[in-house]
Amino acid sequence: MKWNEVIQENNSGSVTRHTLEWGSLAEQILHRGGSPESVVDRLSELEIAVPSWGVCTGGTRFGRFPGPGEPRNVFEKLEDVQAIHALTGSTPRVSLHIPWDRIDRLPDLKYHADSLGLGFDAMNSNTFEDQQGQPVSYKFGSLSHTDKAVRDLAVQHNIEVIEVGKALGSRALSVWIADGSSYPGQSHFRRAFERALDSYRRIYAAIPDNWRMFIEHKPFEPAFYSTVVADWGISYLIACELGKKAACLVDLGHTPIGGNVEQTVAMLIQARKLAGFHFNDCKYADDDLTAGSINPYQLFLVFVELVLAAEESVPDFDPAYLIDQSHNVKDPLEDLIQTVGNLQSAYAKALLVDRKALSEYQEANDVLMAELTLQEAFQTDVRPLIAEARRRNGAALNPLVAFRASGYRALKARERPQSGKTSGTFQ
Ligand SMILES: [Mn+2]
Repeated sequence: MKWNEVIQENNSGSVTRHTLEWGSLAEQILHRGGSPESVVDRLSELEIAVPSWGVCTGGTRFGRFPGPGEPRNVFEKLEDVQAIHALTGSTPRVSLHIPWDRIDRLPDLKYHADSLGLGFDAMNSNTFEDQQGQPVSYKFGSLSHTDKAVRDLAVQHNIEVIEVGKALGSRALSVWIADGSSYPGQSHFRRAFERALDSYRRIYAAIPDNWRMFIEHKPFEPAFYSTVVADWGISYLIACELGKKAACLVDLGHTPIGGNVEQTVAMLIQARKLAGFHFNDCKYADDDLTAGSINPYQLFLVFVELVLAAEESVPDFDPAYLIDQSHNVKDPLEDLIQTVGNLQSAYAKALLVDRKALSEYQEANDVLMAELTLQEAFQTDVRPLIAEARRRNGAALNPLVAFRASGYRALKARERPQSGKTSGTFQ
């Protein structure tokens, strides 16, 4: 697919309208005392990693309904990520999952990624399901298992994932463990934690100096009573015990309903332990829906914290932006393109917040005006701003329209006959 041609052709039909809309919004921003150029520059620099599992249809525990032309291997997954990157200009890296993306020919994969202009973001390990022929089972846990042989296997797997990442030029390992208990009494909380911590230490010892280790927490599922790394307090404790290369990953679907995720983010920034994000959205639990589809205001408030931290030059503030979604009923590529737009929207709005006014209203305890300062930014229609950032990145003014016009899905449906093999979803 010649994306340049698709984009040029698509943009030519809407550039006149875009120029008018962007000009009008830029004037509005100037009038409010903001800098449209600085906002568009920062927006165009936003980079979001696409998970390799996200370009395939996910599923629920009730079933999976794959669509035509889905990638059948990691090479084809990279082609799909390149399509998203070409159209949005904001997804230059892919986050792999081992063993789902395990291959023997790593230099071939690196070459393939280079030729597509893609890099590799955080590597993901998997100790939440048994692989064929595995000598011991993860049924009752992995890094925290009571049996040392199981813990050894899980540690070794993570070290192997680091090695794969090193060969591909990745710079981070993301560790989420499904360990926990489904019934009271099943597990000794403190002993399970100590065993997990010991395993984390052994993995951390294999982390290269220029890498980071992301600890992801989750309150429940697949265990339904407790999980070993249940919340950001526990992941913070582990990250502190491990050292400077370890930090806490926030998955937006892993906060209990009613939890204040933007405050959690602020506290992790303050503690110099925010690793980054798994973006998604949820209504009830860990639904893995399109980021910003259910609660766009919350997503905006998270980005406000990130913009404030960047502006205040908080030390060690370098969050990784990754998507972690399960695309069950939308075309996965369309869903990911939409997701990138929603993230750009939240970021653009956060960049428009009058931070000086906000700070003054906070200091003066002017509750109403502080809140309205946020809402003025949130209620701004930033679509022309996002389109302008895309245009400057050589991407599509309207990526979803361009994707549908390209015929990419129909082309891949012909090129990729499906064998029935399915790929899993992720935490
Ligand atoms: Mn996640």
